[in-house]
Amino acid sequence: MTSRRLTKQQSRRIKQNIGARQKQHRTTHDKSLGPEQSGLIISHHGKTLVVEDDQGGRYRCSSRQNIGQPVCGDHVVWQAANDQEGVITAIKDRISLLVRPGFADRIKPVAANITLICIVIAPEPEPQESLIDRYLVAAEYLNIKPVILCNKSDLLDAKTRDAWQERFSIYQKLGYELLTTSTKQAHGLDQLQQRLRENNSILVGQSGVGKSSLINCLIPDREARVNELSSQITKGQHTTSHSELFHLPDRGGDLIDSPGVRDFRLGHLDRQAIEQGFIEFRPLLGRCRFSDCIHVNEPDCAILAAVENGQISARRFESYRTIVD
Ligand SMILES: Nc1nc2c(ncn2[C@@H]2O[C@H](COP(=O)(O)OP(=O)(O)OP(=O)(O)O)[C@@H](O)[C@H]2O)c(=O)[nH]1
Ligand SMILES: [Mg+2]
Ligand SMILES: [Zn+2]
Repeated sequence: MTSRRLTKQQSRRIKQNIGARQKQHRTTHDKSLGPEQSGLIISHHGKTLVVEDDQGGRYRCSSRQNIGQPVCGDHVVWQAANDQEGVITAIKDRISLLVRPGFADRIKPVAANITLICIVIAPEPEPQESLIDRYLVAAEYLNIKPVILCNKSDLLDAKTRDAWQERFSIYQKLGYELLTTSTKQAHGLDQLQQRLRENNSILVGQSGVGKSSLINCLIPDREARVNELSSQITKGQHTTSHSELFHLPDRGGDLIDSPGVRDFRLGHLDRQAIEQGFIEFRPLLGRCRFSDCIHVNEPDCAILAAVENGQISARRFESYRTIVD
């Protein structure tokens, strides 16, 4: 490592400069910004964040660079610049952080302080079990309860309903909760509301499954309409472009709407986290002949044996293989 000695005069000048800058910072700080207060991030879209103060006032905020990326659901410290804008100066401790790998596998935070993940599926667009499995692994890793929400039940008739139930009953057998809703027929919404109560929940899933429609059904129209202004119109549909947090009426919990995804990768999790994320694997882990078995084609593998005898579903195992690959 190279080091360079500064002359006494140089270091004195540097110190003076730093002192001057700090003074300048303090004065602009004091003059232009109000006192520190707490707030909740209710929307984030790139660098633009909306903070809700304790009285329900909303401020468009930027965030100090060195504090990390605040996301929906974050409790923050912030200072008002005027009656519409402010600056976020700190993110308070999080109880959970849902993330996904972004460009170049850089971790992208999605939402904070979530206690319930609602994985929304629908007969249309065609569900992808691999996507459901990935979200379940993420939920298990974060120790957050997942719920699988089958929306658009009005699109099923007597025949397709049986096939649908058969197809997703595997998740019920694993102990996951399945809810059925239709925003068109206002079906199952009371049960959903009950489930969301006292939780900070997020709706995730493919584009077009009806996440925003569910929010619109659960929230009195005033707030929903305000938020519609921020959705962009694509092909005559409102496609959600960023996450947004809503308060459900009667202290019914908070609910985050998120943009639809095509894929949800788990590049940030190691193999142990992934195998633990398949809950039916858990009782068998550690029972393979090799302690570092990755359950692909090793001899005396407890997982492969369980797939062979039908104790583990071949479809779920396929999901595991794809994720680990
Ligand atoms: N038949 C039927 N259509 C529905 C239902 N819920 C939503 N839709 C329709 O499905 C389409 C997509 O709904 P959105 O609520 O925008 O879906 P989204 O999941 O928010 O989509 P993204 O924001 O792109 O992720 C719209 O045309 C809705 O009218 C339902 O219960 N039944
Ligand atoms: Mg949407
Ligand atoms: Zn094994």
